[in-house]
Amino acid sequence: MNRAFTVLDDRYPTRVSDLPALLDRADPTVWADGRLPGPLSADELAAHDRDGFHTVADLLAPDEVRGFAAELDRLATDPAVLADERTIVEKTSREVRSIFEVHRLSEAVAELVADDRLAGRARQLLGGDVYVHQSRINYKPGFGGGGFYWHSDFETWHAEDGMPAPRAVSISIALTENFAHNGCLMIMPGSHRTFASCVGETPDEHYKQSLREQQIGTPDRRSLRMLADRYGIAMMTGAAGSATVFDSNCMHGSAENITPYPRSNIFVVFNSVDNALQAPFAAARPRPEHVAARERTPVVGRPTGGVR
Ligand code: 6CS
Ligand code: FE
Repeated sequence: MNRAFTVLDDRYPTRVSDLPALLDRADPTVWADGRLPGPLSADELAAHDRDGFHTVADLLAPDEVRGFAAELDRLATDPAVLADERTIVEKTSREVRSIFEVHRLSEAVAELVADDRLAGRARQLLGGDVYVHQSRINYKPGFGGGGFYWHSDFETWHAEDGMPAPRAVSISIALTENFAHNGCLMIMPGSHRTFASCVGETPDEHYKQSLREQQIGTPDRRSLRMLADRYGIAMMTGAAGSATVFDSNCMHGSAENITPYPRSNIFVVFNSVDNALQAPFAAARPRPEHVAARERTPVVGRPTGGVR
């Protein structure tokens, strides 16, 4: 890896120095001044801009939740899916942890992604056409489903995928109830305005390890303490069918789930078509297409109601 020269013009340097740093975000969160039409109200746009996320109480109707839960079960027990490189299993138990590119594996998920409730929100926030950078199902079984240590998604996407700017947004739709105790998503509200530059070099094929347990691209403890003191920690609890829409640079994580109550969600990342991936900023090779799409076909809109 030799990106020594790019560091000078990279506004989000990471994994290139021995010293961690907290840098101010150089880009907007809500693009095009929030003038694009879409499902978000002015209040939701303002909340998203301020906190880096907003929640939608009932993004899916109860019958849709049931339909997608059955679809998830079908995928997680399909031998062809289990044998596929898109399926990631837990480090210790071999239970399914994530299935990637789920919008290509499931027609129902593909339709949901294009629905105005998802793609429409993403277009409004990112100021124009979007494509799917990554989609996945996350399963967190009860009795010990593993957590995700603190990280900013954008840090990984910048370092390992070559995403130039934090002009991407993630939508996580709960298919089971998220309690405070079963490993819900935790976000530091407002942390999207600070880029936590991390130390350490990206090992070859890092994703094979990091998608189970991320160690590189996680901030040092002093930075995390400063961020938590500055911004606090919010817990994304909510019923099945609720969603969290969050900026790519939010500092977030989740704890292990030792309760008997499993947790699963559909997770879709939209990137602006104007934020095309380049060569990775801090990795020898880009990650595979099913983890970080390089093909930028814009999502074609679908009015809500077309799903199922
Ligand atoms: O690798 C990714 O794209 C996502 N997964 C992990 C564990 N960290 C960064 C990002 O959220
Ligand atoms: Fe993440």
